Amino acid sequence: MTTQETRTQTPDLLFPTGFAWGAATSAYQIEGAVSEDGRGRSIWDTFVRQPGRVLDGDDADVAVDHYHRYRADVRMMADLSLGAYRFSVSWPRVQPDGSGRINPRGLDFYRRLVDELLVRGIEPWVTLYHWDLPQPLEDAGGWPARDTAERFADYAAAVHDALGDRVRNWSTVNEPWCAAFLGYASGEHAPGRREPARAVQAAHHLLLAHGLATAAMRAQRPGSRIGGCVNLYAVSPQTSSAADLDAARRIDGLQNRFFLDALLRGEYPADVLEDLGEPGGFAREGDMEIISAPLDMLLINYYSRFTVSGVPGGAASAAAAPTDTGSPWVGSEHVSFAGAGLPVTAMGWEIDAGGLYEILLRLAREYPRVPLVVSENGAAFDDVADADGVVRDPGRRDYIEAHLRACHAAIRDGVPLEGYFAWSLMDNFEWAWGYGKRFGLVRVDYETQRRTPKESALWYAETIRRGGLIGPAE
Ligand code: IFM
Repeated sequence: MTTQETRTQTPDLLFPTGFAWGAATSAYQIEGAVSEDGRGRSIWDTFVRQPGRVLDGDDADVAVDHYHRYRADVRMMADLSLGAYRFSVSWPRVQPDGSGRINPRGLDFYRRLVDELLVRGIEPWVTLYHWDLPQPLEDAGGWPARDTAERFADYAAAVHDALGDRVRNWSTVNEPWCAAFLGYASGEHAPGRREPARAVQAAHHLLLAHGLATAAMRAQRPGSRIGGCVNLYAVSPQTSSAADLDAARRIDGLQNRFFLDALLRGEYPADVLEDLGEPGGFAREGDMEIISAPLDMLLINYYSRFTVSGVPGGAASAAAAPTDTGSPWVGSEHVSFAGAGLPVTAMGWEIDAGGLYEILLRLAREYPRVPLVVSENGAAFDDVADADGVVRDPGRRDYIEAHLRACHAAIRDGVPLEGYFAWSLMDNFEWAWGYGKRFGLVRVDYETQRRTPKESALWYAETIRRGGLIGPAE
C-alpha cells in the first residue's frame, strides 16, 4: 500500500476532531549546550559528574544537540505529521541562579523554537519543570525547602510572560513523584539524596510549586490552558492475601492517590499520610487550596502496571535500577514488585495497555470533570539500524498501537481524553541510564547526531494523517 493510499484510507477507530497527536521530549534530555548563552548549572549537571550516578558515566553536555539543531528537528516533526510537540523549558537556561535575573538569551531560544513550530503548524505544549533544578536552589535546600516553590512561581511567570501570547497549553511540574522520591528518597535521580522524610516535603513543595505557578500564570493571561502532570501506574496485588492487598493500597496510594487527591480534591489521603508516618505537618494552612485550584486539564504519563506483594524479599522495584540506590517507597519499603509475567520493554517494564484504559476510566469516575491528556507513553527497545539503514522496531509500534487502542476505547466509553503524546520524539539521555536506553520514534546516531525515523515513527505518522487506527476494536 502506498502512503497516498493509506492517507485516504478511512480508519476503523477514528479519533475525535481536534485530538492532539503529539510527541514529547524534555530539555535536559535533548538540548545539550549546557554552557552556552548564559545557561546556569542544574542539579543534573552536578549529578552526572559524580562517579557511579549514571551508567557508563554518561552526561548530557551535548545530548542530541537539539539546541543547535532545533530547526531541522522541527522540520522532521512536520514530516512526521505531528500536530503537537510537548517540550520542557530549562529553568537554569532562563534563570541561571534560580531566582532574580532572567537570561534573555535563554528565553530567546524558546521564542525561536515556538515560532518555528507555529510556522509549521505544530502546536507547542510547554512543560515548565522537567527535573533540571538550578543548582543554587538545591544548595539552598532544594525541593524540601518551601522557598523553592515560591521561586518556581516567579520563573514560571517569566516564561509565561514571554511565550504566553503564542503558547496556549502549559503544564507545570512533570512527574512530581519522580522529582521527589527518586531525587530525595532513593537517590536514583539528581540531586541523589537518600532522605525519605525530606522526600515527602519535596513532594508537597513540588505540588505547591504547581499551585503557585498556576495562580501566577492565570493572573497574567486567563486564556492559557494549564495542567498538572502526574505519572500514574495501574496497580494490582499479586494475590488476594491481606498482605498483597495492603501492598497494592500502599503503592497506589503513594504513586497515584497522593498526587491526584492533592491536585483534584485538595487533600492528602489519610491512609497514605499514615503509611508515611506523617500527620501532614509539612502543609501550611491554605496550601491545599493553592494546590487544588481548578485545572484546565490533567496530563498523565503512563508506562506500565505494578503487580505487588506485601511479602518482603522480592524485587524492591519494578525494574532493576542501573546504579546503587535506596527505596523510593517511603514507609512501604517492604513491598516487593512481583510482576505479572507479561512481556517487558528494554527497561524491564511490563507491557500492559489495559492498565492505561483502567486508569483513564478510573480518573473519569473518581476525579470527574477534568479533561485528560496522555502526555507521555512509549517504550525503550534495544533497536539497531539494519544494514539498509532502516530501524525495524515492531515492538515499539505494537506498544504504541496497543496504547492508542486503549485510548480510543476510553474515549468511546466516555472519558474526556483530548490528546496523546508519544515518548519520545527521538532517542535521548535517559537519566541514570544515560544513553543506554532508546525511547525514540526517531533513532539518533550519537556519534554523528544523524536522525533516522524508525518504522514506528512512519507508522505513527500514517496514523496521524488518517486520524485513527486500522483494525477493529477488541
Ligand atoms: O525519559 C523519561 C521522562 O523524562 C519522564 N517520564 C518517563 C520517561 C522514560 O523513563
